[in-house]
Amino acid sequence: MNFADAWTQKDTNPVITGGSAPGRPHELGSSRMDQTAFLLGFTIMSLGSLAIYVTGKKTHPSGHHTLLHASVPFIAATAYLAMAFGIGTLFKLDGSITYLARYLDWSVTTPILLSSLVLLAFHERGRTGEVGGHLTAIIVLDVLMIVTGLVSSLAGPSLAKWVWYGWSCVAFLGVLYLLWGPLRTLAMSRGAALGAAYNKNVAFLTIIWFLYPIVFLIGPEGMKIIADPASVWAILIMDVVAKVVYAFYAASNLDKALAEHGDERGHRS
Ligand code: RET
Repeated sequence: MNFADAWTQKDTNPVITGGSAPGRPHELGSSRMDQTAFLLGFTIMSLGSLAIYVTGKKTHPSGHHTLLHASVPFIAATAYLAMAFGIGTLFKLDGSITYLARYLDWSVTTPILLSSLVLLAFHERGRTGEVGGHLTAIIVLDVLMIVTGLVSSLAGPSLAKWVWYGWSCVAFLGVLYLLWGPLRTLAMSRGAALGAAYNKNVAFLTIIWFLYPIVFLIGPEGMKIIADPASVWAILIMDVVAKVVYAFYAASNLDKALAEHGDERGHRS
């Protein structure tokens, strides 16, 4: 008996499996390997959140970045816990699985990660309307990317699936355009130190984010080249890098930049 079987009434609760296919989860592809990945994800994300908060700066002007980055793995830990219990796990007619908790996690955590970058680009400056406008635009595109990705995952193998996948990629390109275009220009105008920190963070984020549509494409939700456990483990590793490793990397770049930025300002005055 696996963890989900032991803790949920899978056979009597249609919400848990989505009710779209008969049978028990391990007959349909969700395995003991998945349970291990989900529990490991819960553990790494909760400890990661605590470590980011404890080691992060608490005071102005970087305290808010610590709070944003610590909240991201806390949300992910919650999603991994839900997945370990089989909550929001949809078994579809083609035998593939959609983890709703994963998409819910991403629709909240990716806007937080982007907000931290937008706030870095505007560091200590920017008119309310300007900051608000950029935040709204990038969050709208990002949430649309996740929601249309979910629609693509839920669609059975069909042209519609690929149209939704393509539209999600268009929204992703919109996010990347804002990050590498107008926001990068703004960050560079804040001085060499802050500009360099922004560049490093945005490069790291872009590389790791690019892997998500690739894993979706080759995974069970897409072309089914790799099986469910392989995609669950790949996404676990990517999530840890995109949320926990990135938080430490971004904080160290910001701290270095703030120290130099102070010097730059000192020189100017
Ligand atoms: C999907 C599928 C459809 C096409 C695209 C996608 C992009 C997903 C991304 C997710 C990033 C998640 C992160 C989570 C960790 O905090 C929805 C997979 C473009 C970029 C960084």
